[in-house]
Amino acid sequence: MESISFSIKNGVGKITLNRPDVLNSFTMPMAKELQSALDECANNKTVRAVLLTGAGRAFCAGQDLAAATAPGVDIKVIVEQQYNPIINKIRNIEKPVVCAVNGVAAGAGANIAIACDIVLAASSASFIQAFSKIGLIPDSGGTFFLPRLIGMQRATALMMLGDKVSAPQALEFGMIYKVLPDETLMSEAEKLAEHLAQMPTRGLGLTKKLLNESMHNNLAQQLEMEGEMQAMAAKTYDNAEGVKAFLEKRKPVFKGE
Ligand code: T3D
Repeated sequence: MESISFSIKNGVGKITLNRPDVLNSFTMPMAKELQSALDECANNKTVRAVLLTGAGRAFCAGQDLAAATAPGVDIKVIVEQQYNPIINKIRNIEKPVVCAVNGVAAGAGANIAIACDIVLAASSASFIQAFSKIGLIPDSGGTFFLPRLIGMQRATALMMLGDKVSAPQALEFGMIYKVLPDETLMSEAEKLAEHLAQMPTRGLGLTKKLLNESMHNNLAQQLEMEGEMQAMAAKTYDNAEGVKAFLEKRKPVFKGE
């Protein structure tokens, strides 16, 4: 892999976008490498949580605008082959995906970040729906997730104006989970991902599925699905271990099964 780095340690698949000279902006090869790493995280049983971050001073500046304007490049192909699969993979992997936003997240970079399950940001990080500034529309699921996270009014303003939102402001809006000092962001994000990797992975995966479905289900459909998935969770090793450990007054040892 040339444009990302990928490692597996303590149950965590850590993916780092790695084109710091151009603020980790996306080319087709980088998008394909990210997709492969997400597939590996989905298929490898030793991976029980994913951590996504960026190298250098930025998280990701979205599409590499030099690559996007190269002769013969079709923007529809970029969206369909680069970004849509990334968002689908992040949402469909039945394992928690933590995003550590280490600096500016612009355009598709901002929307990939907010598609993740738990978003931590460095206090110096920022989020920019940069698309309108270059005459494009927000993609990478931004028009789906942002209004659901922060409300239609704020999402519309941010998407139309392209204003920069600081990490503390993003936290206040409900766009992200926590803001951490720049110096401790990565160690805290790794600690969180490692903690999630020790938890009942099947149950967390089913929880994620339910949350995905809640975006379009009505209450009756959601209640029915909760019943079905609770029955699935109740059949896991980790449920039996969790209850046993509680009754024996000891710490559970979950296997993710
Ligand atoms: O095909 C399609 O376009 C469809 C897909 C669309 C998805 C999208 O993501 S569209 C949105 C694309 N992204 C942007 O419009 C953001 C462009 N970047 C910026 O506005 C700024 O760079 C930032 C606000 C993110 C950061 O500003 P700043 O001042 O901290 O850094 P800088 O000086 O602008 O950038 C540093 C370097 O990175 C610079 O290169 P240089 O001068 O050192 O050689 C700059 O050109 C490069 N860079 C930053 N963003 C991109 C980029 N190079 C290529 N593409 C970028 N997106």
